[in-house]
Amino acid sequence: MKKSNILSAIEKAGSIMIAGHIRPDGDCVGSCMGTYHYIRARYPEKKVQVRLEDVPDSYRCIPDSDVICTEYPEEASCDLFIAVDVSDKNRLGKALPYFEKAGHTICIDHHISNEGFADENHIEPDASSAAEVLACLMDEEDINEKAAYALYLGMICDSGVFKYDSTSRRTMDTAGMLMEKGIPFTQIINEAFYEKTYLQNRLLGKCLMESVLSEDGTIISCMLSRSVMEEWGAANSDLEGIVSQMLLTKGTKASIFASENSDGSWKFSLRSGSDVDVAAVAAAFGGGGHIRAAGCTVKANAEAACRKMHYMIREQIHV
Ligand SMILES: [Mn+2]
Repeated sequence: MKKSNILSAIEKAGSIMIAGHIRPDGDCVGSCMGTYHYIRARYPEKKVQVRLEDVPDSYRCIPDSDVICTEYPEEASCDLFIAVDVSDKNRLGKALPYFEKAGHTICIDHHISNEGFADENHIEPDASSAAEVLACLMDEEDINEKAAYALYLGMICDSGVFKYDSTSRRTMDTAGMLMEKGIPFTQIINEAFYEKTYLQNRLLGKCLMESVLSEDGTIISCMLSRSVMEEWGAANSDLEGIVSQMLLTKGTKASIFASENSDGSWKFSLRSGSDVDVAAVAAAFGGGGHIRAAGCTVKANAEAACRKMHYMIREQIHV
């Protein structure tokens, strides 16, 4: 889809709704708000709404993030619906009825699995983030500081602060262009990516202290019981990032982190470096994900499941 078609669709629409996927991440929130600020600056007369299920606290720093509607009243509607960072229309969640009713729909995304569910689709599977795709579609002179802030946040979240394989020369050039808009880039990276609450940092420390190295130091694992989580007053969202930090232990090829849910089942998260496909391991337990980041839920015998995962990973390492 051509950039000119996107702009003419925006020009024709009186009201525009922007939405992302369920359980929005940084790229999703940043892409939605980047699009919002771009359209607001370029077409101030348009009615623009952003709808997302909720906004995690770490992305609330995006300018004017309070415009995001987290409610879905039946009467809301739009001429043009823009889906960003959404790989499949069912991932629109509660915004799906507005998509179905909209006069015209556009999807701008970077998921390889996206088959193009909107009237017009612009999908770049090699891009680091939907925010990168959007920034490259926009006219540079119409990207203001607020839009740049949101897009930069989206880019750092989906690229792991420019470290994942998907990071390209274009990613860095685009990020450089956004930096020149005057954004506080150090602060954005800290707030959106690295900052943790005191509780989260202490939990991370506890899990690292109790982690176990095995298979000649190639696998690191830790299991956190419900009773400890309750004692510490920890929620599942406080455990994010622990499994990735474990994998930064020198010599490890895979990390396994398990936490007990309130119903007694266990949530397993797996990460790996270059040699191990953890998606295959998670799939054996009914889960899924990506080659380097996957997860599954285990209903019973979590310790036996953890041993089996060790075995499966060891098999992959010793091919
Ligand atoms: Mn994304």
